[in-house]
Formats: sequence, C-alpha cells, structure tokens
Amino acid sequence: MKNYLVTILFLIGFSSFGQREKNDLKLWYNKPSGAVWENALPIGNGFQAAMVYGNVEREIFQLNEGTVWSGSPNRNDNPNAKGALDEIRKLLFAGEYKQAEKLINDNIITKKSHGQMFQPVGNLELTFPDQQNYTDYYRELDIEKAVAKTIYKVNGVTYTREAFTSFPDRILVIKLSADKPQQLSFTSNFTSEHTKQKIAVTNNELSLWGITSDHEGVEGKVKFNALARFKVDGGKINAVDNSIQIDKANSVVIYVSIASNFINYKDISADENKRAKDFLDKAFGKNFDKMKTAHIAVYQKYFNRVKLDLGATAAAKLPTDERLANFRNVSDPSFVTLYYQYGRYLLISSSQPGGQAANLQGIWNHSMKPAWDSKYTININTEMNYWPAEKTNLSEMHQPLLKMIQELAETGKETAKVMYGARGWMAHHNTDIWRINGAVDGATWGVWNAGGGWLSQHLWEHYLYIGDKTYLQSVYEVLKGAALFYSDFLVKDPTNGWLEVAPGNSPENTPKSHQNSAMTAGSTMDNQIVFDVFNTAIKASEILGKDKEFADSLKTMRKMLPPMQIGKHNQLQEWLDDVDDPKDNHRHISHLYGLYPSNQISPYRTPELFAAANNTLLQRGDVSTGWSMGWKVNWWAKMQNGNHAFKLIKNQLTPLGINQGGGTYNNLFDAHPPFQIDGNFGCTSGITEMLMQSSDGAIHLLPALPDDLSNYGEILGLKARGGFEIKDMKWKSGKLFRVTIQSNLGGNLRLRTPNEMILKDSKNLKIASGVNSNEFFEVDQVEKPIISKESDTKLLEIKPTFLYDVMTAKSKTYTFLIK
Ligand code: FUC
Repeated sequence: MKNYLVTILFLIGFSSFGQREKNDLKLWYNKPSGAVWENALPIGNGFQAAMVYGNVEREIFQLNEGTVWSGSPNRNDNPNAKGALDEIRKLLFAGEYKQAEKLINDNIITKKSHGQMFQPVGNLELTFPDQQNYTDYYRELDIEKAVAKTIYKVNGVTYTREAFTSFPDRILVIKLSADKPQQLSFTSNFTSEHTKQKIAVTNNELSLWGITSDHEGVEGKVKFNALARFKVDGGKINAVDNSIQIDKANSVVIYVSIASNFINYKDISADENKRAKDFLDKAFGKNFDKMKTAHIAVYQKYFNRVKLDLGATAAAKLPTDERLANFRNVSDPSFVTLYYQYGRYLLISSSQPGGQAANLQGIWNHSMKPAWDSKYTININTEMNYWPAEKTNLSEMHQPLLKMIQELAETGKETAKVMYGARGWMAHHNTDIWRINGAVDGATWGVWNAGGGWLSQHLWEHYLYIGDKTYLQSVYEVLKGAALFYSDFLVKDPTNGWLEVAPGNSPENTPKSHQNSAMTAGSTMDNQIVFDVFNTAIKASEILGKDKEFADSLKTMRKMLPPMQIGKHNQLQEWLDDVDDPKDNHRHISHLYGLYPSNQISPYRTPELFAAANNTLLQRGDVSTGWSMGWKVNWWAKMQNGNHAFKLIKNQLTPLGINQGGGTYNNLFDAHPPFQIDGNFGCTSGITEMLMQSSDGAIHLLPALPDDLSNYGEILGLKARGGFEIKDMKWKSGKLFRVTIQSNLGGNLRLRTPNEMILKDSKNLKIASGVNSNEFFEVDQVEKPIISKESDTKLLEIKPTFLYDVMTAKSKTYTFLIK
C-alpha cells in the first residue's frame, strides 16, 4: 500500500507539469483592496494599464497610459560645464573634493528641469447600490491569461467581473455579469486629479480629457483622452450629469480606450481624441469572448515560452497575501514559481514593442507626483527592469528600452558636445520620456557619466542572444558613439597615468574620508563600464569589418584604464583609494557591476577578485531596499551560493515592516519602499541566474541551486547567449537529471554541469578544454588586480563542475542525461 501511494505521489509530482503550474499561476485574495493601491491588481498591454481594486460597492479601475508624462519636449543641459571642467579635475586630483563638488553643483548640475513625471490618467469608478452585504468574495489575477476577476454573492445572486487590457485591440475591456437576469444596476463615472481636465458624457459615452502638469518650468502639453462605451444586455442605460446609469441589466461590457497626442520625444502633434475614438470604434463591434480569446492568445505567445515547476506545496491553497506573510517561515517553493512568473507577466504587460520602456513603476502609477517622478533612473533601476528580458525568452519586450537607448544617443550627442566638448553621446543618471540627459538632483547623484555607457550594453546583450548582424549594423553607431564619448572624456590621472572618468561618483555612495563628498575620479564602476563600452565597440567593429583605426585606438586606451583593486579589508575597492568602510551597508554596491550584470569577475578567470567580491557582499550585508535585494539575488547566484541567494529571496518576499529595508506588498509589487518595479524584475532575473548562466564562457546549468529548491524542479524555455534555448531542464535530489538544448545559430555548445552527463544516443561527451570557440561566449579578460599589502585574501573554494563541448548544427536539438 505504501509503495502504491509513493508511486501515485511520484506520478503527481513528476508528470503533471502543465496542470500544476496552471493552478499556481494566480494571485488571489478573499478580500477587496479597500483604499490601498498596493492591494489592487495590475493589468496592462504596454500602452494602456489599470489597477483593478475589486471593491464591491465602489469598484475602481485606476487608469494609466504610457505616454502621459508631465512637461513637453525639452532639454536640460548645462553649458557652463565645459568651462569649469579643467578646474574641477585639477581640484579632484589634488584631493580637494569639497571644492570640486561646489564647482560641480554650480556649473554641471542643471539649472532647468530635473526630469518630468509619469502621471496617471484618472479612475473609472463603478458604484453599486445595496451591495454592502456580500458573501463568498474572491478576486484573482490569472497571470497565465492576463485577466483579472472578481466574484461575490449578494442576496443569492453571484456577480462576476472580468477585466483585461487587450494586447491586439489596445483597450481595457470589463465585463460585469450576474447569474440571474436583470440584477445589474450601477453608476459609472470618470474621476481625475489633473487640474486641466474635462469630464463629459455624449451619446451615453463617458469622456475624460486632460493635459498633463507643468513641472519645473516645463509646460505640460501631453493631451490625453479616455473614453468608455457601454454594451448593455437587457436593462436601461441613461446619462445623468457626468455619469452613466445602468439599470437592471443582465450583463454589461465596458470598452475603455485611452490615447494621447504623443508621437515621440520631439513630436506631440497627434490627435488624442481621434486616436481614442478609433481604438474604441474598432473594438466596440467585437464580442467579449472573442476579444478575450484573442487577447490571451497574444499574451501566451510570450508568456508560455517559459514554464517553471518547483513542486507543489500545501501552502498554495492559501490566498496570496497569507502566503506572502508565511513565506519566510515555511517551505513554499511554488510561491517562488508564482513570483518568478509574475516578473515575466509584469514585463509583458508594461513593455511592448512600439510603447514606452517600463519606468520606475512599470506602467502603473496613481500619484500625480510619484516618488522619483516614476521616471528612468539609469544608474541601476532601468537596467534592472530589463535583466529578465532576454534570458526569460522575452526578447521582444526589450525593444522599448533598445529604442529609448537609440533616442538617448540622439539627444545625448548634443549633451556630450555642449557640456563636455566631446564627440559621441552620453547620459547622466536620470532620463525621462523627453530623453533628457543633463545632470540632475545634485553632484552626489547626477554627476555620474555612465548612464549612456551602461545602457548601451543592452544593445550588445540583445545581439549576443539573437546573433543577427543586420541588427548589430543598425545599432553600431550607438555603440561606437558611447565609446567615442569616453575616448574624448577620459583624462590622465597625474599620479598614476591611468585614464579616468572625472568628475564622477560611485552611484550615490560617499566615502567618509573624501571630505564627505561623493565626487571622485576613476570610481571602480566607471572603470568597469568604460572597459565594457570599449570592448563592445571593438568587437562590433571587428564583426562588421569597420573602423579598424578607431578600434585600435580603443585597445590602446583600454590598457590604460585603472585595474580593479583589492583593499585592506579584503574587499573589492569601490574607489581608487582604499577608503571603503567594512561597516558601510549602502544599498548601491556599484563596483559589483563587474560581477553582475557584467562579467569581469569570475571564479575561473579572476579568483582573487571573486573572493574580494564575496567579502564586499558580506560586508555590505543583506538588509537593503527592494531593488538592492533583487541585485543581491543575482550577485549571490553569480557567487554560486544558492543558499545565500535564497535567503535574499526570503527577505524580499516578506511583507513590509517585519524586516528592516524593503519587502513586498500584497499584490506582490516590490517595495523599495515605496513601490518600485525594479525589484520584481531583478528577482526574476536572479532566480534565472540561480538555474542557468551563460556569461562566463559556457552555459552553466544549476550554478546556484539552493537546498530549498534542490529536491525537484523543471524549467522550460530559458534562453542563453549564442542563440541557445534550454528547451527543458530537470533536476532531482540536487543533481542535473536531464536537459535538452536547441541550437538556433549552430556553433560550439560549451556546457558546465554540476554532475557528469552523457549525450543521449551517443557514448561520449567531449571534455572541453581551452577557449570556447563560440564567438558569443568570448570573454574579456581584465588586468590582474592590484592587491593591498594589508590584505590577506583567501581564495574561495569553488564547487567542482564538468565542462563539455558539443559542436552543434543550426536548429538542432541535443539531449543530455545524467551519467
Ligand atoms: C536611486 C536609488 C534609490 C531609488 C531611486 C529611484 O536613486 O538610490 O534607492 O531607487 O534611484
């Protein structure tokens, strides 16, 4: 009997992949959101978005549209920068940081706008009389279908509401129904906090029209229009004042369109009213069920590419908020699956080709003055948003960011010239929908030159996954321009002769011993980014057979960049001098850019730096803001320390107020606090890095499997560099059990595995040696680090792995089995 039971459990455990994931892919609750925005559930199609509250008597759909930003086309460069540059550099090299900082604040920081705000459109509200006494309440967000649903009972009638933001039809569709005839009566109206707005009803259609705010001297000129049209089955529809009244209907479908006059960062001449009307006219004739089917089909084309199964748990039977409250204390691996896939859901819903890149809050914001303007902070947050894009098989979702980078290269050309007299293009630490590039906020934050350099690496990363030379050609000038800027901007340090970025900072951190100023020359992160920018420009020029002379000049300069250094606390130095404080637990650990997302620090190629990175991570500690925890999951994965990565996931998946620092809201939005979406995306990326990495010369399978997830798991559809797709990977009892990999571009497949494998249908698997011949896996070896005499760094013990080579053919699939 016992054996029989074990067999059944085994079968349930190992053969019901699809079914189990299906049931787990829902956020659900047994109470409405009330007044709390972070309880509401996000839906979006990359253009329009809504937060669904699921309130019974007064339902709220809080509306967003991706181009509704304050201000209008503008620039914020400070032309005084150029004249002050020499003096600032002199002061920095003389160690007069405070004086340099003053000159920087006076001459480099913008005197104009510090960036514009992403603003909400308003709310669509539905008020239902006599529904106070409801029972059997349930609401969900099905992230496998991208549909939100609310169900409850009043007086024996079951009411159901469904909502989705259609991908193909570009509108929000809401269906309200009751299981008995003539039970639906409600009033519907728009509300909005914009000062310049008009709310009206014409022909039983609601309209909300507005203009965005003026902000920091820039006139708000984005005009938007939201329209709501009602398809009523039975009952009556009437306009009363500025609202629509529905009386005794059987069911109602509300079609909501939102559009603006925004065309691109320099053109806002579209007709918002016509656009909104066109979307609505096209959709209104369509049947709800058909629209829903078409919506789900488009969504699933992306979403279904990756499936993750970490096993089922009893905890999955609880509502999402309760699971969140329990997660750090119980074993609930399928909650990790839900959170992982939610990151992919959020990216598909907030970032679609042709739309805007996901901002600090993705595309969901209810505040007229959101934290940090809900704009683009490009010294970490925006980049982090896109870490999951390529590897979780959502390459298309990367497009809005790649487009933004190309636009920044246009506006940033003038910034480079006007502010620094340099060729190429650059961006500081923030930008917005108008693609501003000036330095904002103050020297500690804004005078950091690597926003453009770091972002440009996303263009290269996309190439490494898709291998398309025509694409590379199309972005070549942008990669070259990023390098060109540094080739003009770098300055020779009089003490050591290195070429350094000056002025600069190590994002947002200040060493105590530098007169309490963040201003510096040659911060480690700056050096690492310049190294990458030069390398990608060199490689792109070689692949495309262009600009040999320029590439050669970059090679010469690359040798003159400061090497990484290991300081007296055995740490990776954040600055050129050994001034790190081992008790500093600042959320930014920018110098670990070299560990992740870059690939300059490796257990195999730079063991000393790898050990130093470990010490730095330990010294900085675990407690931090949401996004910083997300970054730490990636770092610990790269450190091949799955248990520490999982500890960070537990910290992150904790309701606010329990730990110090960030956490997660009930709707599983990441909390900085406040809500910032980067932490969601960072953690989804980090979980992927725990299961598969493809940055360090090989595809490394299960590099950081934590004990909590080691018993059983399976993942389908991850993408690796070089055009490889991990079609299916299964592990059991901590061992890689079986993996099938498709080669889309051909070339050498180098695999690093935790245990010995064999190639199916073949006796031998070639043990790899030497450099991987696959060009997409070429790694850039950094110079040997300088190690402080006071340090006594010990190398880390690295888990033994097996390294294999298989020469693959294009479009062929290879299966490997445990030996
Ligand atoms: C950077 C971070 C903050 C915050 C902001 C949006 O300034 O240091 O923590 O995430 O961006």
